[in-house]
Amino acid sequence: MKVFEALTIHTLPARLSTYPALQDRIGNDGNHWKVREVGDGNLNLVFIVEGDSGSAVVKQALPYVRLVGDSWPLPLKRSFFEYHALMRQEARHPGSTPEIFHFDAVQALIVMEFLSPHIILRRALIDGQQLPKIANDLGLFLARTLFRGSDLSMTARGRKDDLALFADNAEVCDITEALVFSEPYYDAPRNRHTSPQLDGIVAQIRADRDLKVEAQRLKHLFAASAETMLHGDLHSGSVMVTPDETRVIDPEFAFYGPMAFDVGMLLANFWMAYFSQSGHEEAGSRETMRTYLLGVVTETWSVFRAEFSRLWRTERTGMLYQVALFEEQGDILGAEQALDHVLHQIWVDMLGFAGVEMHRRILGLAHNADFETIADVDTRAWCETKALKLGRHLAVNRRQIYSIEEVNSLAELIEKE
Ligand code: SR1
Ligand code: MG
Repeated sequence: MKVFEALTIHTLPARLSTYPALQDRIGNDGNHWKVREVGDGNLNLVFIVEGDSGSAVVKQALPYVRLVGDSWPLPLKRSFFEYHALMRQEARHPGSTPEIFHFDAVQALIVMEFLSPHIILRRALIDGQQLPKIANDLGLFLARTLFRGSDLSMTARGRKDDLALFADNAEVCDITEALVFSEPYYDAPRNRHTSPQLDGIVAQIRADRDLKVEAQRLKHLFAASAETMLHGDLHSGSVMVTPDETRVIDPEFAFYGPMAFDVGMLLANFWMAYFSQSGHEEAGSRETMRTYLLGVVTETWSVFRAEFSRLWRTERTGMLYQVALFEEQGDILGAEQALDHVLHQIWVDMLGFAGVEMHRRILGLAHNADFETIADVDTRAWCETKALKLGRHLAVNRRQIYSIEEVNSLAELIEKE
């Protein structure tokens, strides 16, 4: 088919049964395929296809934002960037993404491994499940993909080619630029917050000059600091888990941006999971879950830091901080001094990105289920208020915060208020 056409559960078998990739994985006879549409995200169609000899996921972009409808067009090419990002992430951190079976640019669809019995990490955390491996796996994912996609590792030519390639993913960057960094801080038409109980703190946030300036400084960094290929949307809904395995999905927001962005988004989602726990205590106290989540934050950051440092010491093959300037001159401390500068900058920026991510998930267009599934409106508003407070503190005071334990202690203080 030469032109894009959105799939349905009814048209998918006839349309895709000629794809060798699907025949190999699922079986030749499309009539025997069982198809379900399971997409619950903001943008795309997602089908699970099961046949006589296996299964696959078919993810198809739509030419508009699914959450809003066709009044908000969005180019199909994001599927192309998702495919290229997945290939690069898999090369930089093997085993961290679903296997890709086929990509069709015209139909904006990716056929990939159906991860089973994996579930979405956000769902697991809402249900109170403690996944023992996520912090280590995600810390490694962050360090390896961010380091190996940058001028610390790639050839200058290779990185510039990728920078040019991903620069065309501009429309999804527009979404982040508007939804994360600007709209939560004024009365934008797409904003919503779930209860009037938040009106007071929302008014405070929108009148907070220091916070608005910091949000714009972070936006400036996001837009202008093309350091590495980011996942671009690394929240807990972009991770699939079992107790033994962690896979990262959905990098359609991939582009070249600041190292700290993915780290901050992910940690923000752990802190939001932390503050939402008291809204999910129907079956008993979530105190151990809270302790677990703060442990995940600490371990993710420390694994990220350790692995980034290891790569710095063993794989610094790019044009930045060349080994010829330091180690080859016997100046090991020089290389360590430079590493400290780079890690410190990531730390400070990461806190800021985490702060604004917490705000936009409560005040902007795209909310998260951690809070949205809390039935009692007062409890929900109280959970959200705590996250808004931590977010404000991180965004504004990030240069005066020195350790992840300090942030977690602050989260505990706010939780007990
Ligand atoms: C209009 S898209 C809203 C959000 O969904 C995606 O997952 C991104 O997080 C985006 O900001
Ligand atoms: Mg997504």
